[in-house]
Amino acid sequence: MGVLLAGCSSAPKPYGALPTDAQVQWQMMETNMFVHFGPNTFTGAEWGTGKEIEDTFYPTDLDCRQWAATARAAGFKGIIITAKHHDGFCLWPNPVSSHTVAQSSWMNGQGDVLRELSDACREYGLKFGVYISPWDRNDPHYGTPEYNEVYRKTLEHAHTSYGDVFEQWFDGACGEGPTGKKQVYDWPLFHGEVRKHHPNAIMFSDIGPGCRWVGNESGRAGRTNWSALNVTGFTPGAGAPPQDTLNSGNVHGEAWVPAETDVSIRPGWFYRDSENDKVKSVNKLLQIYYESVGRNSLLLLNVPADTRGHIHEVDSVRLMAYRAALDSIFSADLAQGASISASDTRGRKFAASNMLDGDYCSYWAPHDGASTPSITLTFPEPRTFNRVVLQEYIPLGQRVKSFTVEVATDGSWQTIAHETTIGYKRIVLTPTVTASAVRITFDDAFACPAISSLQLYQDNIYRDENQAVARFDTKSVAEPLVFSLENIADIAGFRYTPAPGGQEGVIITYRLESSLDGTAWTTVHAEKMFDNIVNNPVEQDVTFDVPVRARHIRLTPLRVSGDTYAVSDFSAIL
Ligand code: FUL
Repeated sequence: MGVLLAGCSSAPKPYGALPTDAQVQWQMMETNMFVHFGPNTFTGAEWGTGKEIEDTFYPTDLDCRQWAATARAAGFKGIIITAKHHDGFCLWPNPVSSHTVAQSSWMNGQGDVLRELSDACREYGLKFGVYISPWDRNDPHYGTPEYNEVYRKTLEHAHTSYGDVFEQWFDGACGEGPTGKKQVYDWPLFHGEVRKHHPNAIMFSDIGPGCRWVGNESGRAGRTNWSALNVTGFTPGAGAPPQDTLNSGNVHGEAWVPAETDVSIRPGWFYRDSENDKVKSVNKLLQIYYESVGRNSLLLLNVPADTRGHIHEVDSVRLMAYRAALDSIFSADLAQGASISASDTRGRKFAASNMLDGDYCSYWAPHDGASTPSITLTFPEPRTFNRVVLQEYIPLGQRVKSFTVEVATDGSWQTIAHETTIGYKRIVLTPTVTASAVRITFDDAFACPAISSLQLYQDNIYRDENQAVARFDTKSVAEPLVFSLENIADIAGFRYTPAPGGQEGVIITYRLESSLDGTAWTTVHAEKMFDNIVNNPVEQDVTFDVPVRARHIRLTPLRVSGDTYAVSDFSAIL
């Protein structure tokens, strides 16, 4: 009996707040595309007044198939459209509004953006979602109890006319101010309406119930990010929890309300010609990816449609470059082919090898109560990497509180990361290391860890914005260091800090160049020395005689103490 039972211990019990199946499926989408489109596209406003005449909305060549093709090629799994923004204008013929495409001369009042987009999404295998702003600056009922019924009917029409809707966005914004109209929203009525037609739709608001706002519009989830949130006593909008709470969730939150990171690829949410040169760089988009998807959040990236009704070519080309960068970074999982072991395993069904099998539903788990369990990957030959991906099996809740990543180099263990939460997915950015083994220790957890996946990658593309070179990046002598600012600036100087570790791998002399565009370079110093650096390899602050107007600075080592060099910081002094 004992022999038979050995190795088939029962599954871990779930812990704390738990996701619904729909929430798990939703989080597995990882990245979706937001499209802001409406009268503001034509007026240049971020928030319309609601008084725009309907003819303001006049796309000259609406092509939702182009949006869908772009989204699909960029790897997004769904598209959410601003069906009604705060100005109240409806992109579909909403029968309870007189401020819609039907009252416009666009397509003689016969146009319907939701019809075209939902059809295009189906054709391209994407899910379709709607943003329908509760705040409405046009509807005459806004600010009275009648508005709740108007809004319910609006939801009803949008949710019954276009097939499946995977997400309903309830924006919490309201700019009425203290003397403006006050609407007491009937949230149970609205939620009930959506649920009636689409029981699996994820409802976004500051506090869910399906997913929550991440607390900023800059593309950054908390480094510690719990999917649980305390919602009792809060409302979307003015009554929402503080933004830092939304950013990190609540450690023992009562409900599963994972973070959704909404951010625009441009400075504004709506398209403007004047921002065509301000579309976020691939590097910035990678940072956003790491700080959203890589921090247990879904990324909703806004790519607004232009006045033609196209995704502008600057944005689509940028998206393709971003996708190519992600594909290249995540193409080769360096954990594959390693041997894996665990300090403790619950039983055969929960073997450590489950973390390498590519199946999210199989996971490693130790026994309940195993203290600081760890897993170790041993490579047949040393491997070089700087990204560690971990995934918890979230149907059992979010369990891990903190973990440590160590690598074996030259026979001794060295800690390269100490982090807190994991959740659905955590991507840890570590120094570039070459190691013969990796060990991950779960220092603290509310219940035994249940880990679906462990992956390792080498990213040679992303550069930390303020710290052009990832910490302790090891470089060959001829390889230059470059940092790039967001915009051209007057740069007062630069900082270079060698990696800790003594006198080896320190840059002694260097050439320094500047560039406005990253292509044409001007010499600042043909050859210069960091005086006394080998004896005292500390931070070097170098200020120029006169500020250098540039966006990029390149330092090429000419003489290095050793065959390679390692850097912990190379950044601008502004
Ligand atoms: C905010 C809105 O006020 C912005 O206009 C935009 O739609 C953004 C996604 O949400 O709350």
